[in-house]
Amino acid sequence: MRLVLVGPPGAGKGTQAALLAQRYGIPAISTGDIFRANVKGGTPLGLKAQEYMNAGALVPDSVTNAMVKDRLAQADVADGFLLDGYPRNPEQAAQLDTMLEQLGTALDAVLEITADADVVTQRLLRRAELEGRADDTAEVIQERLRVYAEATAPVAQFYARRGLLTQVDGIGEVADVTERIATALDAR
Ligand code: B4P
Repeated sequence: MRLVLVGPPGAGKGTQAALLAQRYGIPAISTGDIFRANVKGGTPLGLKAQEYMNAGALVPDSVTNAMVKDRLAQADVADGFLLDGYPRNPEQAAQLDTMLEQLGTALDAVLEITADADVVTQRLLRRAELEGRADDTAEVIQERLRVYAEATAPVAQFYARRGLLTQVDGIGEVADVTERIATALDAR
């Protein structure tokens, strides 16, 4: 299974990606997690990504696309993967097409987890208290939501036109959302 997970910040992408990866036995590839690990490790990639992430902006496509291309070339994704947080704009979606074409494969489905701006803002502010992520401040959350509407929402439409998109309501208990996703995937 080759899946893409999209949704506004705080919709539950990272949360559901971990559960779905376990359930379907495929690796979850989170561009946000890879960037955060690099920031923590103080690598050149991390140093480059940090300022964009802290401002709620997208890390430049050249950096992000090269990183995903490397990751998709690794052996553990040969039988399937779940991309969490990539592609995040139409240019990245076009690049992903090229990468998959070169690998002789294609996506099976794109899942959009939906949730209101109010709900996701509350979730992220709660996470800020627990984890202290630099991009979970009220001001940066607002900017991430703006970037989502402007750059990432068109990605969902792009996949909808291809008949690949399935929308799942992200409001409710985590386990209930996972079941909704599994049911939606089974129905495809
Ligand atoms: P991400 O790491 O993808 O962060 P996110 O969009 O905020 O989602 P996240 O996965 O963390 O949160 P989730 O909804 O799971 O990106 C961070 C930054 O990295 C971006 O702003 C950008 O700068 C950069 N970046 C990443 N990918 C990029 C790309 N492709 N191109 C360019 N830049 C890129 O969960 C949020 C919270 O909600 C959690 O605390 C969770 O516990 C809670 N939650 C989840 N489900 C819930 C539920 N059902 N009920 C209650 N709470 C729930």
